[in-house]
Amino acid sequence: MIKGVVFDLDGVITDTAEFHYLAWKELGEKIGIPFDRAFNENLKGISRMDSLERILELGNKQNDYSQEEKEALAHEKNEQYKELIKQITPSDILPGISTFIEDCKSKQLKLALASASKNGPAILESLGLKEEFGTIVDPASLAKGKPDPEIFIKGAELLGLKAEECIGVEDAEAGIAAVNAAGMFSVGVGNAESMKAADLFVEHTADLNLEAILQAVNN
Ligand code: B16
Ligand code: MG
Repeated sequence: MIKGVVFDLDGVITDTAEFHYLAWKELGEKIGIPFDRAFNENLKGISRMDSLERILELGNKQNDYSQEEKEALAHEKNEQYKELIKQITPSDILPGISTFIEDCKSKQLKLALASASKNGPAILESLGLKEEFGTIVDPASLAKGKPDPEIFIKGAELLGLKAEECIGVEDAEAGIAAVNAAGMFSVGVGNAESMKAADLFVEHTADLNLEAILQAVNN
């Protein structure tokens, strides 16, 4: 029986991908590695340091910086990102998500956040959703990022539930792989191709329907 829902943040609850893109792009240009939105798709759901590594690899500059310098670059990007996310308000909650959360609550489902973002708690606060979540997994406490299932397993654990008692909602391929490997029912948001590994997928957050998901779990 489903007793909890573990949510990804970026691309599911709100769309911070554009802010991540703008902040990385500014840093990339500064260090001579320009890139476009298509490349930015590779950074979705990936941790801050792993994102930086992918950008440096794109410019063939992964060996040009010491670990300390890489951390300074990631810090610089994050300062710019934090400036950009100051504009987030409850109006930035993606369509259908407030209703979906209310439906979960009325069925007494517990909610957890499993975001790779260290800015997750601040973003939930700005969206006015922090109180709805029973727990927020601290990504700094994890050994491995998505597609490793650790973040989803921990989310269920912190809710006091077994993974198979939870649904995981994700928009990234790496995220769906993590939910599946955790042993949860995976719900994808995105197109058929990128969500092909999900147990069930919808194209847009507005199409998320708790009744339909619970029926699919039981089939
Ligand atoms: P931060 P999610 C992820 O969020 C983003 O998709 C990814 O682009 C970002 O690099 C990562 O969080 C880390 O974010 O730099 O704020 O710690 O999709 O897992 O909610
Ligand atoms: Mg995401």
